[in-house]
Amino acid sequence: MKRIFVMPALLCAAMAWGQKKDYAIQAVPFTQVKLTDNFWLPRIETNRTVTIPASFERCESTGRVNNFVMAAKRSGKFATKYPFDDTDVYKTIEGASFSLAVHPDPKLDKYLDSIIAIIAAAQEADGYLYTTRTIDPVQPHPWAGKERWERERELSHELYNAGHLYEAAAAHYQATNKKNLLNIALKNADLVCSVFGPGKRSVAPGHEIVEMGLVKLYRITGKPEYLSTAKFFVEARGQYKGYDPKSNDPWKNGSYWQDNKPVVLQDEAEGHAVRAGYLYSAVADVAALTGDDSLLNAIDKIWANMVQKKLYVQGGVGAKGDGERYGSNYELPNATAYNETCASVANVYWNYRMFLLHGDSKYVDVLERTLYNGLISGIGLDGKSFFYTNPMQITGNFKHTDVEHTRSGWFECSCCPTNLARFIPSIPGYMYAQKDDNLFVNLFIAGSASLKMKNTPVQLVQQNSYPWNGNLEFIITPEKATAFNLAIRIPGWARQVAVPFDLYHFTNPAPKAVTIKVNGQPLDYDMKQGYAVINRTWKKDDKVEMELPMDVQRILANEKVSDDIGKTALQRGPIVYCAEWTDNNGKTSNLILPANTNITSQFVPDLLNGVTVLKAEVPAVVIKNNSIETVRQTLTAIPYYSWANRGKGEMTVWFPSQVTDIRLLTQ
Ligand code: FUB
Ligand code: ZN
Repeated sequence: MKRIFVMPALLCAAMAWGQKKDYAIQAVPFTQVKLTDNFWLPRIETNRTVTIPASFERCESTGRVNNFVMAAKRSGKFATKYPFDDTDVYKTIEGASFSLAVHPDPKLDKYLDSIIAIIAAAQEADGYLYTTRTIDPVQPHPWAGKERWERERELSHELYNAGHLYEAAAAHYQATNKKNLLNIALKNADLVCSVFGPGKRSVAPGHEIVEMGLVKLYRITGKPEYLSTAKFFVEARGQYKGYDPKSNDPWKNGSYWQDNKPVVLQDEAEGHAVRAGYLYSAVADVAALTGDDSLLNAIDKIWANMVQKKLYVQGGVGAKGDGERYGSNYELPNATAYNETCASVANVYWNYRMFLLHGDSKYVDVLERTLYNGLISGIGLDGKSFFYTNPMQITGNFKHTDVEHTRSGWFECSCCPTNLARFIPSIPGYMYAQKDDNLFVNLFIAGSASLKMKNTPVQLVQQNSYPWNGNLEFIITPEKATAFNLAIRIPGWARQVAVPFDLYHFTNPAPKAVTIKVNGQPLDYDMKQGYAVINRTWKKDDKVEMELPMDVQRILANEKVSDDIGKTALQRGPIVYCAEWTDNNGKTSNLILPANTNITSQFVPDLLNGVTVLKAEVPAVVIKNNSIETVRQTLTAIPYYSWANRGKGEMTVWFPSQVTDIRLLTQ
């Protein structure tokens, strides 16, 4: 059944009250996009049928739901490990709501209502909602502090819980038009706005997200306090006087929380990577909604630093396990790469907002790199096994125990699985965007979108087998002939730009320019900010064809990345590759990839749910008759996202180009 997305009355009211400033570009909501493709649609279906039910089941079996039940009774003993475990329930509700918005399911709808009733009962009379304190106000979780909010800056996560509640409530309201969760969120937000603000209490929230959540509530209600409090929280950073600015310790100097300087003076992606990504997303939101250029300038500088010096080749961020945080510039080790899955989700949120601010495809290039690689590597093909960390190399001694070597069903700190559950159904919302007469096509996923250009309903159908094949087809059908610009992203990787700036570059010769045909006729097009812009009066069934070069690209890293010196990574289309032990004689740390190696690609339908694999004949270092030799061997590389679905063993992303050293390890 096709469901028409009805804009809820409150949202219409907010728009009627006239939000004056906003993002220059507006996303086409995922509810207006229907996928038919073989890559994302099965993942979204698995999320709906496996991940979300498993997530609710785990929220129940681990005691997360029971925490709310006990809070409702105002008695019991907080049953789980962290004070932010409430958010796993909220995030799963958010994912389930997104899923409901495009896939009506009365049983799920009813189940959500039953969980929401429990949450409502756990809320205190003035709107406070934080189960560990409500269950036992005298002895809450040690991180919570004796009084409300007193440990918010460092540990309590009270506002983090609130932020995830708001995000879930916004999604649930928009999906169902019901206010049961929204009213809980608004009551809590009203409390937060009454406690924090100029002349009231001040804090830089210890784990950002309340800012983004408040912005969502502002968009729904139009209530100015929600936006001004979000801005207040952004501006509260860098005000705390208790840090030691001379210390190199991020907890002592405040950089762990992005609290060492006011945001407008920050120019480096620093500290805990998930917190950072949520802060930078909120800064973009607040800059867009208030027109504050100083915030915009700061966020531009921080983004440039992240892309130029702190981004892994598979789009992950947050190199260090110690504090789950960004490392120093160019500190991108492989074996200990932390790359929390939540940090990839946050990186997508942030990059998309940067695109909405600036309209440049370079932000979507980074988003695509993260989305197709370091983000979905976080979830197993079964939809219910996860990586919290996403390392870049596993060696046979499994020495680095702060990163994972195999997937798990759930974690004591289960932020990543539930973040995936909420993010995956929203993916079609990153495909299209509009500004005036411009329609942006950002992601290439088969399916159809319904939107309006100059008030005329338009249907845009994509047909392709992306990311495996570069032949793309777009069929545009306006209800009546209508002139507008179709701006199709030509990915950086198709224009010899591995990433904006020089952290990575391709070594292959530049591919031919991408050709575009309209109704079979080759077309001269203008490039603007990374988009091929086609300006014409579109009429029914106009067809645009485009072929992106799918050559296998060799990538070299900037020489300042010490762990990648002399090494090569492989990419084809948007997909970054790795070699896994199971396809390579049980080992990958012995594979050499000389510069001139011929590499072939082949789609294998029955491997890992259908992937294009790369193959090359390469030297491999082996021990034979007590001596070290190199033998010729076939290197088989699979998409990075698909590793660790077939058991535990070695994995390599960056291959040395020659043998430079042999180290004998003692056990
Ligand atoms: O602190 C809440 C979440 O738990 C963070 O985002 C994750 O990094 C994990 O520490
Ligand atoms: Zn996480």
